[in-house]
Amino acid sequence: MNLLDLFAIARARDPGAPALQWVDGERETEWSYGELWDEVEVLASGLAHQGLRPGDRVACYLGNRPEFVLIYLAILRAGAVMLPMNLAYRRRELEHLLSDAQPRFLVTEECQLPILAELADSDLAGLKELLVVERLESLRGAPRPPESAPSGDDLALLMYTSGTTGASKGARITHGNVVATVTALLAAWDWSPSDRLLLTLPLFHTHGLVVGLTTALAAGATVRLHRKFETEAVWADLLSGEVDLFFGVPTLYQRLLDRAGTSPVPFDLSHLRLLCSGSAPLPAETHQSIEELTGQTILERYGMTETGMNLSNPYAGARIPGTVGKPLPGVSARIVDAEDREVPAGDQGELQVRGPNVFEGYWNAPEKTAASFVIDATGHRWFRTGDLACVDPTTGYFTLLGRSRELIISGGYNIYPREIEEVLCTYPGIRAAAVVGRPSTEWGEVPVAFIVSDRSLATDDLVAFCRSQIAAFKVPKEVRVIEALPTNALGKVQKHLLPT
Ligand code: MLC
Ligand code: AMP
Repeated sequence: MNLLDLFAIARARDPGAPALQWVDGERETEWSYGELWDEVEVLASGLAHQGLRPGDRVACYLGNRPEFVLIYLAILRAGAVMLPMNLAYRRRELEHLLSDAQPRFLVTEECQLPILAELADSDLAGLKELLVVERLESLRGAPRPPESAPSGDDLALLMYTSGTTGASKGARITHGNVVATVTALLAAWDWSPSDRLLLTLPLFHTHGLVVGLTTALAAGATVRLHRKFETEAVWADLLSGEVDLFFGVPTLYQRLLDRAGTSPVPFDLSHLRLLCSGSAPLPAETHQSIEELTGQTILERYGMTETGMNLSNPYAGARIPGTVGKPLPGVSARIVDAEDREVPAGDQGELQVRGPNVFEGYWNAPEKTAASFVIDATGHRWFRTGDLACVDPTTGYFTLLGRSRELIISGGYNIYPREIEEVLCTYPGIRAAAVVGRPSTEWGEVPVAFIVSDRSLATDDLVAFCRSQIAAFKVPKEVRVIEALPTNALGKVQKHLLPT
């Protein structure tokens, strides 16, 4: 089965049912499943007519907007591969993605053109077309492309995720992988066509794109899409009775709590069907405060770009704060020691997963792919998540305990210290740099940089330099100049000794 089959089933059920509601300030626009798909056919025809072939990559540098949804579906309909790019990425990150993936088309929106103009002198071999969604007339009127029927093994998404090496790697995600996550969630979270999902998460990552948009459209449900998370607008929608489900990263729940503060207005959300959290650890206090404020018990789940969704607290059953529940249908999970041997229940170790949801490997990186999997004695291929976890021997629920790889998660976005350190070390005078995560109530964690410099430097200038190189969310929230980095006898930096 491919993703198009899933959408076709939802569409055939009721073409008049509302698929997408776009909320733009006071204005609202709605597309039924039939209307949405008619537009997708037009755009897919235009893309094919302009030379898009099955298997070609289409990079998207787009914020949430209806055209994101239309272009995503049109790319799949044309048998091509969607490559979403985080809007916070700047030249260094964009160049890496575009030169590695070699997309044929780049789709953007007018307000991003000044940023893309910085790539004018970059060598982007293979890029044939720049499409601006405000000017898609050139795609209209083309003959319908032949029915494309990607197989489950064909790529649907190429999603870049930062590697331990600093440079991000493209996860090759097939139709079958996405179908596996989507069908597991449809069953596990009891989706139905009458559901209305409030979606404010960015569509350029797995949480917004796969868990939110794709699953809702496969359910025949309604997606109520916002450009971005704005606390007031989200509270208004949640309280209005117009939506049934909301998905967020912990920072969003913290913002909802902060806004509710000491307000005397009731924030009762017992009319909602489901609040979900994922992408970063949800503090047990946030879980409890949301329950006290709204009457809703958040369902926390665990996933990754490479694997889609793996573990989930139950829809019906105990949702235990601080845990991520049990494996979703079709997913197997185990905890192993440093030699990849399964440990007894209750012991800590690395979490490994396998199942039809797990990606096939990284783009152009066979060695990194090989290093990310381990084959067990029975020939099963397990993905090393790099997350540390344990299983409760009584309940079978998994708890995440941290990470074996160096990764900072800030507001649901991944930050690899090595990437920031590399950027810092290109600044004149900097001899060494170490970036570590510091706990933050607002973001979960934030990056802090320790640098050793040959000359005196203004940290403001250094921060400005970082901003010109990398996404703003990766820029260290604090820079400290120190005499020397603490190292061990082998010269390895001892980050845990840095005073965060
Ligand atoms: C924005 N800023 C951040 C940040 N987001 N700083 C640290 N961490 C973040 N995540 C900073 C900006 O750099 C800027 O700083 C300032 O905040 C305002 O920027 P903004 O863009 O206006 O911020 P805002 O819209 O408020 O964004 C915050 C947010 C956003 C929480 C809404 O970060 C967000 O949408 N996060 C969700 C990420 C997500 O979807 N992750 C899923 C990955 S998939 P300055 O200094 O320039 O003013 C995955 C798998 C799974 O993990 O399991 O789901
Ligand atoms: P990404 O590479 O952006 O897909 O991020 C995946 C990572 O997010 C995982 O490896 C985890 O470290 C983290 N993550 C996802 N969900 C949760 C969760 N519920 N609790 C803690 N960490 C999570």
